[in-house]
Amino acid sequence: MVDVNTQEFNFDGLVGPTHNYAGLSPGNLLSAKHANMVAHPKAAALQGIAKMRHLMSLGIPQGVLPPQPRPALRFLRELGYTGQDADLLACLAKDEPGMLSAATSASSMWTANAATVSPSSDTADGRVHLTPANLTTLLHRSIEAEQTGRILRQIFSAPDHFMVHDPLPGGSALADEGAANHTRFSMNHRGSGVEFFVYGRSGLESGSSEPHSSRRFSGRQTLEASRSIARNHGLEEEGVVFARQSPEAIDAGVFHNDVIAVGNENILLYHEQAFIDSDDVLALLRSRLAARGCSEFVPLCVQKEELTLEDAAECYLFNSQLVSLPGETGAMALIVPSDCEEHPRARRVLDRLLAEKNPIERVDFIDVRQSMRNGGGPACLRLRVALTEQEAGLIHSGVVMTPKLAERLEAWVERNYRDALTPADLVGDGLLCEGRNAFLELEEILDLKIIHSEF
Ligand code: SUG
Repeated sequence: MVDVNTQEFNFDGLVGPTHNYAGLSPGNLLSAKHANMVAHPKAAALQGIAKMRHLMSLGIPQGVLPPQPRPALRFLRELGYTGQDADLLACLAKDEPGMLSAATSASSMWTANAATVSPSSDTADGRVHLTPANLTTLLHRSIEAEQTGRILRQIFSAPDHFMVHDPLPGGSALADEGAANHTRFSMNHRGSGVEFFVYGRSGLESGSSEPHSSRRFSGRQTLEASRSIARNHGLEEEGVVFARQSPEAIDAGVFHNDVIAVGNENILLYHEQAFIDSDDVLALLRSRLAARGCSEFVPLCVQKEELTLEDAAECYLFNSQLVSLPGETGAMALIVPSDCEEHPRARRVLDRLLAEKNPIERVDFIDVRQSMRNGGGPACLRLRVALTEQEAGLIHSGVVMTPKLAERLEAWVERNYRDALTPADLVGDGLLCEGRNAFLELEEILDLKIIHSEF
């Protein structure tokens, strides 16, 4: 049954108090470029909340996901590190600084990588299915998966309506990076849609048997992971399209598909070099959408002459949020990183999109520069969840954003976050002690259990 009141929520990740630039992500050029720079956690978190406020002001439902407690002490102890917390962290800083950086990263802020979500109208059992991403490609991100599952289970707890899966097993062959490589097309977010999974490599074929293999950097998402999620979510074959990222894109720094394409309802804004066999991919999307009653699929292509892959990986134009504005007009807004404002070629593309006949009616620039320096634009910071009115009424209300909650979170950030953080500040237990207090307060603000283990 079509629920006319289905709405898409954006669940943004609150930037954590240990936000820093450690250069942990090969293939993510912005992270490498800004490695070891001074980070500004307080400004980063406030920029994130300001973005949530902006979406709320447009009338778009907004949720928030808490940061994960860091440094991840239990993880370190599982690796055999022992001793008092302060000694342990000091030894680690001396002997294995890379491990300390991994255990301290605030990377859970990029909730586009938290999970893949299929709305109830797409799934065989009529429940919303969520699979936390295993994030096995990178150590600092792989330690997010367990806690992500715990948080999602608290928020989406009604078993008749929500199914939170375990992250996929299988290591590198089933590497999964969540919604950053997944887009759902539909008419007005209503009725069954078509779920578009984009992968960077096959987990089972390797090396020379792979004609489409990237050379400089390895793709993160595997086809096998995407297929497993589609199966687990109970998606019909006719409701799914799989596409492969072009190796040129991955090698130019497009480590997730959301760095080179963004979709919403029946629109796909993409770069001409985003996918292998683009024409076939678009034709399949069009026919599968038509079979689901969505007669008009609108691909908006950006040519390489307008914007190169390198431009895209630098200004993050495609990492914009493309959101439906309330009402029945079909109008959409593009929430664009402010970095595009100063990028002449990106500006020209945006001006063209605004001038042409398409649903994009407004372009709003948003400053998330602190996150951008680690390769995370507006779209990386949010997880989309389409919910019927009934389902929306069943989620944990403590994480539904309101102006009042935004105010409380801002005050919490002001009280608990440092203005500046360098890699040298990760040594010792200062951040750990500050974090303990901050997370206890946050548990109360969001009415959520966040601290689950030694921290
Ligand atoms: O996984 N950066 C993240 C950025 C994730 C962006 N998400 C999406 N595109 N959806 C990553 O590469 C850098 C951390 C550091 O270097 O300190 C980092 O993890």
